[in-house]
Amino acid sequence: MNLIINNHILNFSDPCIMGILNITPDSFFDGGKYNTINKVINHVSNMINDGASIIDVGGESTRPGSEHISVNEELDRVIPVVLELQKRFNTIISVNTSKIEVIKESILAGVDIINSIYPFDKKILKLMANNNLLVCIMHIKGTPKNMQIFPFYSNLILEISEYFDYQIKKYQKYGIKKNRIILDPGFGFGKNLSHNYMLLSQLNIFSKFKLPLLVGMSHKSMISKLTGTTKSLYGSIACAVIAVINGANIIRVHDVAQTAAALKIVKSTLTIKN
Ligand code: 9MG
Repeated sequence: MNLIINNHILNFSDPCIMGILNITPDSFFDGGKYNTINKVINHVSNMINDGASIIDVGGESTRPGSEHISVNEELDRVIPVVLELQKRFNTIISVNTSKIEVIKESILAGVDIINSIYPFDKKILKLMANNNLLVCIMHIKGTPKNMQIFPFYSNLILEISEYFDYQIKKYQKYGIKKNRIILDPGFGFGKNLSHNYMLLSQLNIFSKFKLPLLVGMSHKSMISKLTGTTKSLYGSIACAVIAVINGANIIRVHDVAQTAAALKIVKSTLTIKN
């Protein structure tokens, strides 16, 4: 499976690494770390050299309990960084945002993927129908402010499958072709610990949609809650490895070098023929 965007090809014969660039003062893991353009460029350059094929830029935290920021604040954080990355690197750039104004400016700045944690509303769908960017449909129950207050499902996997089915049809109705869609079950977005691990163990069920599958578990609380330590690098890598074995195509991570090394082992093991 290949996806073509602008002048890039995303080839899913190998898992792709999406490196996280949080330009937020309050993200749970790396909030406030990349607060100058030099630090950003250095970090992105390292992520690309270490094996990231996509850089996901985010100006608003999506961690549980987080509040929205204003449009202007998000624009001021995201757009100058995207323009600088476009100038310096020949890489696929994704912007994680749900605001139409930020999406519009990101498109003008030349990004390749819009990674929204919410399904697009009609206005955004119409806007996205008029370009060729890739879009991510991520499952979420609630909003970051309330999503972790007793999330409940009578059948988690079925509910997420039905959500994907509904959203894919809606996106197609507005003119977004299926070959522009990426799916993401949304680890930690309205899911408790056992929901998250059930999802990880049954990820391959979503291969029935025949669309690229993105997952993000890097340093999320599903890891520290299980291991009992706040140092969640090894747990994050274990999750990435299991996700790829279970069919994930894009892994959204903070630690690109370590994840790339682990995924090389997975790849060579999965490709051994008897
Ligand atoms: C922005 N963001 C934070 N966590 C994420 C996840 O798991 N998936 C996607 N697509 N975006 C995320």
